[in-house]
Amino acid sequence: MVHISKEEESTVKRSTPSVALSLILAAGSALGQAKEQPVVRYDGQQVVRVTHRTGDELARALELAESVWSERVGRGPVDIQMSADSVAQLRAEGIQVEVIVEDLQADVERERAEISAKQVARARGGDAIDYDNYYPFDDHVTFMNQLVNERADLASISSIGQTLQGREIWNVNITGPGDASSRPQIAINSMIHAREWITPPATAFLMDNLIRGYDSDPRVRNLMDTVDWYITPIFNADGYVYAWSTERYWRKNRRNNGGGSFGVDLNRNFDVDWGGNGASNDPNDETYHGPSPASEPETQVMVSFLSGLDDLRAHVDTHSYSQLVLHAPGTFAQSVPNQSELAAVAQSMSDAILDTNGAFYTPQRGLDLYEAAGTFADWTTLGLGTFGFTIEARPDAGAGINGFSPPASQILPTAQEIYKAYLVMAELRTQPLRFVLDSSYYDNFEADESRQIVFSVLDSLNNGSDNNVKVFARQGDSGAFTELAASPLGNDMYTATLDAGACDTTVEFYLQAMTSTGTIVDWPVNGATVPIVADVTADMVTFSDDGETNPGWTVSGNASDGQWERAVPFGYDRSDPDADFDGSGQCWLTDNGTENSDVDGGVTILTSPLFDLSTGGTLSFAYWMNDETNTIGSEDYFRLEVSTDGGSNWAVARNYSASGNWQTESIDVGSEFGNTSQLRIRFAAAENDPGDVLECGIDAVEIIVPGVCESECLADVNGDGAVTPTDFTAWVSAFNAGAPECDQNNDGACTPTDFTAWVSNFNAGCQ
Ligand code: 0X9
Ligand code: ZN
Repeated sequence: MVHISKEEESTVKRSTPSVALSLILAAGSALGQAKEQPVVRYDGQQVVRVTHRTGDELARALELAESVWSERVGRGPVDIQMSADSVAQLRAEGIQVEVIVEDLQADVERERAEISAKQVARARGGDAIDYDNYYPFDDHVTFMNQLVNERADLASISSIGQTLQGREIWNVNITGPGDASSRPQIAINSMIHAREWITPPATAFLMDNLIRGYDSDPRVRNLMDTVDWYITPIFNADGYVYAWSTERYWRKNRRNNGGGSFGVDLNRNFDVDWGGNGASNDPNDETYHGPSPASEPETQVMVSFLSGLDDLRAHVDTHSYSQLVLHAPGTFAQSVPNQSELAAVAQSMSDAILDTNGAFYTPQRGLDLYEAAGTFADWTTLGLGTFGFTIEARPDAGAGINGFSPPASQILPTAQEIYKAYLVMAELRTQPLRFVLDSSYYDNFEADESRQIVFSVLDSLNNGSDNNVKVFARQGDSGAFTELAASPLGNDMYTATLDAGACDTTVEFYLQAMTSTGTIVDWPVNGATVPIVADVTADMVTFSDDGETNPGWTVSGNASDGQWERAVPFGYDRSDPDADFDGSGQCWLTDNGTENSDVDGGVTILTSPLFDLSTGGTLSFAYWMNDETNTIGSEDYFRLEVSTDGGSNWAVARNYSASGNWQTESIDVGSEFGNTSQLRIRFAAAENDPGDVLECGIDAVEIIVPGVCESECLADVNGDGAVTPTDFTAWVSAFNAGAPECDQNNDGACTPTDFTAWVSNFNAGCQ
């Protein structure tokens, strides 16, 4: 079937790139590694999309293939890596071929140059990885350790065993404090296929958000206090290291099969219909299943590790590409007892992904894609009896780009959406009821604010409907919670009203419902002891721009076209977004039109009015960009610049590269730039090559400055702003009337002791 042709392994050994590489790595320089070019070259290789009309045409294309890249072998077009000569041959035979990657070697070099350039530009010292670039094995391992060291109370790292070449297979265990032994388990991994570089960021993002979200995100806290997470970011460590050092589009592990052939496909090596359809017994093939079930050390390590978990509820094996959520059966030989339950969870995962950034991942059975025997997720489903899923990340198979080397701007949105799928899967498989509450409901309150919250209570374990839905709330961080009426809105939605008290206090609450079997569930799970906390502050919105008017921005720059303007986005596919961010209608756009309306020939700059943030504050906004030609770098950029001297000097604060969706940014100005009364910001979009396409948008710009809570002046009973003896008369009337101002000692009651309290408040005076 499919052969992968390589330079001979001996060539690789002679040039010993991996030795040089490991020395560089030992010196701790990821930069050095990024600069290395992989040894195996792809000169004369292309990636093409073959639209075959018959089985014979498909067979012929596969015969000439170096490597099959596509998910969809068998139905519809197939992406295949082959030599330009073979492409010409197919064309000559009348087979329809469309070139996706003209020059694969050039792609490899471009990708590596971009990775290096970003590494150089990046101020290191913080996290070992970010979601704006691809990072090698060692950086991912460093990041795992950083997270664990940050919160040893929530996470630990251990090696679950070694790869064939003796590398550790690291697993990060994440769970809330306390005894986790009776918590159900979830297992997630990425990087089983060495060339699927967008997958480690997805598991990194999961670890990052679980560990760093525990204190502030009730959804995360609930999922950590009730679930024991096991995350293996780099399963095929040998393959990943090899793909960085030597052969960018390597897939398998690094088994020496003899006869010059290397690698077993770990995703065909599991003991579930092992050796069945869609797995190859040819060691040269990309889908070689190995000599026997679980022949590979990596497979064995995973099998014994997961078999040791006593209550594994679900598993995801994260791959790329094609945007899919797959579940068993993966071959016609398998029979799956819980088919409809698997399908329902996959559907919810796909919905959660779609909700995040608008990308659609098709939920389906593996065999509906193509048969593949011995896959990891089929084994967790059928061998372990849990719910196993294979997620295939971005890009979409039809995107017409190199699917294993998507632009780095795809990393963040991919990680964000897959993270949501992991969470939903965990909730559906572990929570008796699923509570959904938008985080905006527990943003800061104003003093005395009443806020109506809306939330959903959904069944997850299929144990009937929810009832007895309640909200428990209190003002401040101690004392009893009061039960609030939660009114049903239909469709499993409920509403309640939270009332804030005085400035500088908190509003604290948790949700509750009862399952059909009578179990009462709090959300978050320890809500009565660790509730959701919202601050009551005097913070003030001092600047707010929804794009409907111009509150003082100026437009400048030397771009010949595409200057900033306010408009309702046109939504033309190569230029502007479909809609503004905040729903008001208009936003700021770099020109808005159907024709070639992008930024051209220079920079367009949108400069703010002067802001006084002498006591600090938060700047937030939404941005959108389309860098269609993927040319973000030194000559094309979209960035936020900041001046703390009213606009004389500017510093680059953010360089953006995420494409195609509105993203939000929130910056604590004081801690990042220092408190200043002379703050200006500007958004600069530059495009210097006429062939490039860059479009940008800005919306919902807001500045919130911390207000100082007015100290309550209790002794000023008549509220005239001064503490005078007339307040004594006022206190007596308040006492006689039982009015709230009577309560001078803050005990919630009006009693004669409040007289003594008034006297001491009077003597203390008020500022
Ligand atoms: O073929 C695989 O191993 C997976 N795709 S990938 O391109 N990432 O290698 C998908 C396996 C899904 N299972 C079935 N199709 N049965
Ligand atoms: Zn894969």
